[in-house]
Amino acid sequence: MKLRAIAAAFLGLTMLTGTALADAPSLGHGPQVYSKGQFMRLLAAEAKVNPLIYSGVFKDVDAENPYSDIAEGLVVAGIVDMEMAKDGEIGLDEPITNEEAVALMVRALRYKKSDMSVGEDLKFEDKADISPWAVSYVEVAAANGLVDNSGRFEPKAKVMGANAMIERMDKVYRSLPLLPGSGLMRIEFPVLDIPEGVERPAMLSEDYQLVFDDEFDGDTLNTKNWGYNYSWGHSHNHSGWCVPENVIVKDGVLTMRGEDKRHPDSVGKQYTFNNQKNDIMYTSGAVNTAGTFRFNYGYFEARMKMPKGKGLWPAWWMLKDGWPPEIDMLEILCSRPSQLRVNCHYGASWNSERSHEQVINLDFDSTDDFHTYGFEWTPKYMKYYVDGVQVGHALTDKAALDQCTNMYMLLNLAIDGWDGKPDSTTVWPADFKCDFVRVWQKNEY
Ligand SMILES: [Ca+2]
Repeated sequence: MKLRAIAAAFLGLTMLTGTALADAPSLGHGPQVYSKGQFMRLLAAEAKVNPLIYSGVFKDVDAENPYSDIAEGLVVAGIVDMEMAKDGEIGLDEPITNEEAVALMVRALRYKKSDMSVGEDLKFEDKADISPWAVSYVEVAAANGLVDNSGRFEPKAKVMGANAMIERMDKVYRSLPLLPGSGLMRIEFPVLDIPEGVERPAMLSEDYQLVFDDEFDGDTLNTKNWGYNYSWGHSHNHSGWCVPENVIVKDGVLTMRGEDKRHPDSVGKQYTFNNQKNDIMYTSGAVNTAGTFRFNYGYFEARMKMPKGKGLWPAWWMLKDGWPPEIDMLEILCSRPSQLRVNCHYGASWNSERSHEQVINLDFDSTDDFHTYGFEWTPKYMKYYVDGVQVGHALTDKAALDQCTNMYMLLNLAIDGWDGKPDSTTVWPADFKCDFVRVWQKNEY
């Protein structure tokens, strides 16, 4: 929240008339004044952020602007914040200042790199001139060698030596380790021995290794793998209030139990679905790996059985912090138990979201028996499987694939919402059952 608030202030600053950087020791030199658009292009090339088809997110930029696709890519990557645009205007054609450029560089480094040093105290003679929103970025830039922490910084001056700045950023970039999932792909977690009874999916090549495995043995949820509820709390876009008591591990199966019973803690709480607010009338269960496992690619497999009747909406899916993106590996509306829904939501912001929904007809009723649902995710595609056979079509949209990084898993039973109100067909308690969840990863794609 703090970062967003700081960012909100930043590209909205009135541009001050720049003073020459001739005696600014900390930054590069060059004759050209750079616009924000031009600087973003250099930055995107360095951070390996792909341009994306412009979705019209800024009021003052149309698709004809030569930097519109670069700006879109940087927004989707989280380097340019939507809130950086003052009143929706980003000013791609205005000159960029030193403090703006430094903030963008720090955000670009954070996009792919880990282990950046925290900020250090600034020693610039003119440090008092740095805008409050920019101070923390300049401190991080100083601590990581992006700027020399001495002499004058000239925070409000127009950037004159953008290429030199980017060259310097390149040196820093190369000196830091990659975040998992960026650059060369690799197995992210300790490789597990394959337990007895666990079978390697037949379509997976030998270089896929088991990195996450929960068979739901024992009688409690393994909290090294999962957290209870949603990562943000007990409710989402449906009428169930999720609590740990309704997450049951028994006989080798995880059950998320929906009950036709209002939880006392949900009285007075509401959920929103399709812009409609409604009371939360049921009790249910959810688990997530937000605090335990974040994934970049792999083969995900879960053997599950859906509960019976209308108004039940079990889901196995992935999120990262902020929305979009979202990957829906399985959603079933239990009033239509022979339809599997899969999806990928992506885009620059919630109000310019795009998606790839597929409705896949199954040749069985998913509420009758356990079946194995699979999701294969590589840098090039996402594919869906049922009982080891690919179903639907592969998703190959580069914009969607690029945006999905560091995703965590969720399993939950939603009630009401997308499948409407429970009725006389609904079987209570409504048990969404999962026999296992396994993730396999490989090093090279
Ligand atoms: Ca099991």
